Amino acid sequence: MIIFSERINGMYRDVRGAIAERNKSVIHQLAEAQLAGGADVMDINIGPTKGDPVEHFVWLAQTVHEVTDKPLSLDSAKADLLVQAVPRVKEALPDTKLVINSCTAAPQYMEKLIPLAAATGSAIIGLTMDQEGVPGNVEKRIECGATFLMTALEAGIPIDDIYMDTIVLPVNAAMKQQVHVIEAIRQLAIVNDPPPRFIVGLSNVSTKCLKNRLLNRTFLVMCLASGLNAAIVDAADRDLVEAMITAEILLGKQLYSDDYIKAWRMQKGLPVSAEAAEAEVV
Ligand code: THG
Repeated sequence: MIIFSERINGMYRDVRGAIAERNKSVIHQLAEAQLAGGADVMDINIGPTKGDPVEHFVWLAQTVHEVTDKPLSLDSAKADLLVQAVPRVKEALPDTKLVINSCTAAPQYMEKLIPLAAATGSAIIGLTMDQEGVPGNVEKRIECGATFLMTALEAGIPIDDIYMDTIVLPVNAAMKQQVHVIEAIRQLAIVNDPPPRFIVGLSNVSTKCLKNRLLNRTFLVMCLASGLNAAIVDAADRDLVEAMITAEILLGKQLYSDDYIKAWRMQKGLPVSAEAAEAEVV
């Protein structure tokens, strides 16, 4: 499971303020907490911060890079912004792997972003939607996914650098769509050999819901069972990460041992937490 950290996002007030004031320590602390929770890729999104968005992206990327060498996922729904920001970040951080997050299957997105991924050696996340928006059925999601995958492969992007995002919507507004997300992953994994990676923006499912952490971790486990292998999550949510590790054990993707959570942390080179040490004594 590849854990993308969702927390460095200007949608959060503290991050938005830190970008506006160029306050590095706020970003460093948030990034450290995500890394301590097991984040593998740092997703960065400037959100609705005022000012020059390209400069914000470069600053945020450099600031996160000051605490980690891990890949950076540049997150924006605006293709034109990514077209400007990705080369600037690559120039500033030539040894850092980038992920372009994200590209729809609409021609005007793919034409710009897929060649950019190829030229900068970046991975890319393809959304299973096109110019008509998020599909209301599974078939159209699969069609969009297949179109994106074919176009990316033809441009020479390696399969391991291609992520498919079957698009999670809030359960309070789009109740029937969660099943479509799961079914689209399952079917896209079957028809493509070797398959691309599958990712979701997990917290979308619970936006403006009361039991958001419970919804997030329950839906993550359901998606994992249908073939999800990456997710944009709050890696500092320990219950979520532990549910994820437990699901991987039950799916036979990790070797069981009595202290499998500690084993997972050690395998990733993370310090085993004080809480885990306490639990061992009991
Ligand atoms: N797919 C891809 N990228 C994405 C998403 C996706 N990037 C952005 C987003 N979706 C994933 N990241 C978040 C980050 C935060 C929330 C949801 C998704 C979120 N936050 C709380 C809220 O809005 O209620 C808390 C906000 C706050 O405390 O201020 O929901 O789907 N490829």
